[in-house]
Amino acid sequence: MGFCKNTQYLHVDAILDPLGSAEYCCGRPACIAVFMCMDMRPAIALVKGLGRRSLVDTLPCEDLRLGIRAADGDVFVRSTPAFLSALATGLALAMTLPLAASSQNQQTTAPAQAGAGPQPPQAAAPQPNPSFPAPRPRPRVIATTDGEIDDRDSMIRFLMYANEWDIEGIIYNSSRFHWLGNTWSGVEWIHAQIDWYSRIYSNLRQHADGYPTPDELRKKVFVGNINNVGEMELDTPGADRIVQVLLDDRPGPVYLQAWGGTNTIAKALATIQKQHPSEVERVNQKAVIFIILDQDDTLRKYIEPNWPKIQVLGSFRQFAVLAYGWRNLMPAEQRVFFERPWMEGNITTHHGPLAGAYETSDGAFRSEGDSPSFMHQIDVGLRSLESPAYGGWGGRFIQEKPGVTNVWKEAEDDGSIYKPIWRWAAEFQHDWAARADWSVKSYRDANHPPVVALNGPVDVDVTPASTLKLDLSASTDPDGDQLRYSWWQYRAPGTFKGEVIIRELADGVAQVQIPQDATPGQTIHLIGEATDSGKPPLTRYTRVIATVRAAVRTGTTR
Ligand SMILES: [Ca+2]
Ligand SMILES: [Ca+2]
Repeated sequence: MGFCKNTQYLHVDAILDPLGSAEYCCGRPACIAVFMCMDMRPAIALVKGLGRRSLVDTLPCEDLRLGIRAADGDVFVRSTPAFLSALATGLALAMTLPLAASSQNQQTTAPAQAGAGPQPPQAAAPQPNPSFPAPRPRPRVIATTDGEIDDRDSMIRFLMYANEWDIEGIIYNSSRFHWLGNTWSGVEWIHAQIDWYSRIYSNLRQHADGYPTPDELRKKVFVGNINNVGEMELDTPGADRIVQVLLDDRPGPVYLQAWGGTNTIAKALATIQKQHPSEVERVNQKAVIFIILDQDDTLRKYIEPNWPKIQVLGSFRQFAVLAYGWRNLMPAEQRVFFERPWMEGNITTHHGPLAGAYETSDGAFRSEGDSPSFMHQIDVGLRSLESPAYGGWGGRFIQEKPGVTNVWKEAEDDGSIYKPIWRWAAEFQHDWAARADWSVKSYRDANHPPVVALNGPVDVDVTPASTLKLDLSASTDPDGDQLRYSWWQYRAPGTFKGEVIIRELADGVAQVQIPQDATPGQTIHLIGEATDSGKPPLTRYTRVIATVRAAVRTGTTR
């Protein structure tokens, strides 16, 4: 069952591999390691560390956990003092851990071979813990960009969030606005930004694990199809890179972000269609194309007719709320986070060379029309990666044509095509401000987001006229900040369109009255927010999706 069925032992020899991918981040500096079985090869990644030595030295052992992730389930064990001391002294390098990985919740057992290596870990039982969210694979992302001024601004934000994904490619690409020889910004500007990133990298990594090294990033930069609008004939390093990632043995999702045209993506797909036809189905399952505007005709003329099953999310209009016309498209309450005083106070001055390179409009936010294509994949607890219809920082989507389940366009919230993005603006701008702080400040002097812990499942069954109890009281903050909670109904993505009554009690506990007229099969989306008392205030979420059932009561209803 799963990848790991024949894996008896996990070798900890990858622990010092600086390129080890952190597939999981629990959001707490106390969580140190995740073991992964992938393609039959064990791997290990440190998570959320402050440097592996200092972490082990300075945090109490009882707060340290070791996560073992099998392909078919997650098994968590508390790390043992023996393991920790081995880790602290570097001896863990040679240590072998047994993994009973054939099924979920199976207990780990004591090591079978202890003689050859140093002190082995002791047996430990799984420790289900609601504050330790189940790991999910990090999205793999490839950005394709036409280098417009607003792409360059988006890239600054993108690099500050570089720890959130496995960045597999950053690719120069044309669009109907820009191509080689036509208002073209060249093929050096991404490297220039990575140079600025290199000057803040050592600071950023004090705040979160998973930031790629500048050299790792440089190796991911490729030139794609730039010679003309919609050019998809040439074999280019950028298109080849996309082919390579889509055909590799690692699982998806791979988000293919089109910040310009879709032509380099189209060229890659055409290569796969022609040279690897047997891989088409796998690529359909692996790739998700996120398009900002239709910036050439390769989506409609090539991708749609030839790849009718591939996932396509199109932000054809919604992105505009973060583009040049933002002032006219968002309410005054949100605009304040984009005006000159806010930008200068939080981002563009005194926040290091990368933020300082932001190309403003007289000091104010200029345009980041392409940012929704990656903000969608920042996992803040809104579960936006589970369905485009749920909505998150990158906006919300509906199926473009009824019955066609893989092609999406932007959705409206309360009659506004822009609200699915601006409704989160205060929170994602504050979050960005914290990243700007991370660029220059110490861990102690900067803020870090809360870790939301829902006591109970995120998917529950409810019956009409019942009460659903929701509980975030186990949530924590890595800085020890106070947390302020809020529960609200996100009506747009739910299929029950009426209003539910939410009674908020202390400490993030709420009681939701399920209406009498809710009918079986309908869904109610309930967003739980925790906002910390740090500066800037940071918010993380959970989303409980309640599905109305007829008679049998399950889940946490009563
Ligand atoms: Ca662009
Ligand atoms: Ca905090």
